[in-house]
Amino acid sequence: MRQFIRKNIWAAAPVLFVLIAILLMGNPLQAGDVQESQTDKDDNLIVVGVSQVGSESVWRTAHTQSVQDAFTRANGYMLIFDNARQKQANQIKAIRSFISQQVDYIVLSPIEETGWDTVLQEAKDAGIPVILMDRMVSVNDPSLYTAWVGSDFVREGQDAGYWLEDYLKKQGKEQEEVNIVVLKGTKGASATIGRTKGFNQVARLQHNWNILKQADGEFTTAKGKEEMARLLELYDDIDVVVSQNDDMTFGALEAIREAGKTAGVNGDITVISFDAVDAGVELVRNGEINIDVQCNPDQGKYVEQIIQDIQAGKEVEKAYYVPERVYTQENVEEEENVTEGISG
Ligand code: GYE
Repeated sequence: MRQFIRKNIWAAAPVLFVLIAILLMGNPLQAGDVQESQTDKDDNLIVVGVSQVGSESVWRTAHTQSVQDAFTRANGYMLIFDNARQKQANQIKAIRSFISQQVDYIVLSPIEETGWDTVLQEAKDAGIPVILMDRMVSVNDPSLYTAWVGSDFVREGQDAGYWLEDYLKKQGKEQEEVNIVVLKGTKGASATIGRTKGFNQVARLQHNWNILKQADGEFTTAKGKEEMARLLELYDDIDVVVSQNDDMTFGALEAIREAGKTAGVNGDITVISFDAVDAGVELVRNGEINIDVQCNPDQGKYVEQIIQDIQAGKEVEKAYYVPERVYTQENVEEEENVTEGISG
């Protein structure tokens, strides 16, 4: 028996020797080296924490994509992306987590304008610049964010209003009573506030425009359809629907069809939409949507440029507006006519 054990210990000796050597040396070659160069590389990356509103619309998906395309490793970034699923509390939680992870920049697309003072103060105290995109915040101290990139929502609303004024004039309907319903987006969001304000500024000047109702469609197809169906039941004389994004418009068009009415050019109900995502523009082309006011989701590259400027010690503007256009049947076949630049 003793002999047997001795024999087997000697047989196992080379294996044991290698094992002990590995333990003592802590596997010095592979793992250590790879780890180190990885860490070196990460140290050179700019860490950006992005808090996105959610994924409520086609526009939002494109917006998220533009952010993910801009903050790649190849471009020198480590992106920590958080989808807040339509809850401000989730956005606040994400920002706090970015602060504790000591990210270099926080990028925030805020669901609504109010309620940010405390958490943005925490970011400021931690010395982390905050860049806003898409929607705005309403804070007491503007130094709580460094810059904002987004759309001129009031102008978008005005564009819709001026188009309607012109359209009715061309049809000789400037004296006729025009009944309008509005499908509004997420409550308290800059896009909703601005588009409502801009459109109302024009509407107020028209003695024959009658806004029957403004309903909350929350920027989703399901809610847009539900609200439009309700409005069609309430009123049988709707002339115009102003739908503050394409997703709600898709739902509203279904509701109009199901109510036995027609929409768009030569239809019973004139349709005004916002965003101009591809499917929206397609409906302008086939005449179901009369006008689609573009909202440009391609904002990631501009946010990235701002970060590059800050890195280079350059002064940055407080607000940058992305270029946008409107789509109607008359111009839908024209080339993209917006300039590539961004205005500060
Ligand atoms: O119009 C809508 C999205 O804030 C501009 O949010 C954005 C709006 C956009 O859900 O589709």
